[in-house]
Amino acid sequence: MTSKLIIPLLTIAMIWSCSPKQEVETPAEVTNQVFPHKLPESKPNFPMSAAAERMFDYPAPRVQDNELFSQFKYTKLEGFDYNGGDGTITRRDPSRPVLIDGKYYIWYTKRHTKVPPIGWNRANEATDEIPSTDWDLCDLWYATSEDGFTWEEQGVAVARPEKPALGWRSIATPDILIWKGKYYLYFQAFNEPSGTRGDWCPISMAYADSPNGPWTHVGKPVVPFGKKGEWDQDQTQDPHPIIYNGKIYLYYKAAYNKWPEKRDKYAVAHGLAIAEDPFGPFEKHPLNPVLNSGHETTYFPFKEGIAALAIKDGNEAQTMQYAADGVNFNIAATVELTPTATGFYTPDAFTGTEYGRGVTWGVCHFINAATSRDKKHSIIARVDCDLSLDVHEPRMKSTGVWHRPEVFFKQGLGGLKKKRIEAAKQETQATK
Ligand code: AAL
Repeated sequence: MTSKLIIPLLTIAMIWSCSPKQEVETPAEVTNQVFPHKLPESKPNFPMSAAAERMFDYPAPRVQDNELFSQFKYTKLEGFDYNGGDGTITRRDPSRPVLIDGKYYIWYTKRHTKVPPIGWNRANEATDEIPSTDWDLCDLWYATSEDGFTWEEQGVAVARPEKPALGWRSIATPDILIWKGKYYLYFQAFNEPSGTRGDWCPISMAYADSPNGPWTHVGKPVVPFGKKGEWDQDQTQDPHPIIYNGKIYLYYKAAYNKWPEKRDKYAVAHGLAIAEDPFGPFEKHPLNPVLNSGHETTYFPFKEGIAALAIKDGNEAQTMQYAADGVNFNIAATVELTPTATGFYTPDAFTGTEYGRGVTWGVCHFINAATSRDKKHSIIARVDCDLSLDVHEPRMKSTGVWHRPEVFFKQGLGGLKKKRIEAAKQETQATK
């Protein structure tokens, strides 16, 4: 800028700075202290309540626009026989479906016993024919499907080994990993009827060159118990492997804070164990547990990070969670009528994707399929959703699922009703 210009410009600037402030039009969100009618796309920079601030911490301030919010829709699967629901056959804890040569595959816990389970609290009465829990005396079976709705059971994938090999009592709750063209099933391996001291088992593994087997069981824990006093000292369960950052991220569950003689202090959390090879060693993350709520493990690559579904247990149950680093999870959405023990069909679970696309369907289970307590068994079902960057199904993004009043009345007071009536009578008597 030549010197001839500097003086006039400086003069203008001085006049401007001394004159009353120009009423410069400023965007409403900067000056308007009242929250605007038009929902801001990003966090406004004026003082807000904690709840209003939080709106902008979610993937979208409006839940219907939140890619990690979805309703869940359920379908009964065709092709599985349950002996008329008499409790002698159970199928549960299904793996993530994988698509191989045009066919979907799932692996799952199957129990086929002469009698239904007698309950974890009667584990000392369990025998080689009488199961304690629904997942006692089980093997890993598998099934295939052309469409994810009708399935054909193929048979046993991994049978529980002879005593005293690891898992001789039961093997359950499998999940699949495809790594460098080979197949790995991670599963829980029990050496005692579940309930004997607790639901105690480590995660073991079997491997194969083909999804149809034959599978070779490594016969040892690959995600071992934690040391005495550590949160996962008694169990490593619900293995759920994903390839992330070029490594195997295996998320798992442990129930803790309870002791064999006292089980009412039950708490559940999820941990992460990372390996560079399917045989391990799996290094447990130093920040474990990585999810403070949930039960079975349901995770999938999403954008640069990992998404998780937390159900059933803990303060953050019934939420979708997200960790941009696969470790530090935060609530991304609250969800309802959530699927249990879900394995989502996740095309990019094992591709080492750098930007996960999300999921639209999977398989889950219902553990209360029996019509009476003495016929305890579970069934596998299909669940559909829109937790995907590649579809937008408004029906899946609507809020408020209206259940028939009967659904609520089924969750009745039971024995408490009598107490409530008595208490009310006493209260009215007292005021006479
Ligand atoms: C499931 C899972 C684990 C438990 C039992 C069978 O839902 O959490 O596998 O051990 O229940």
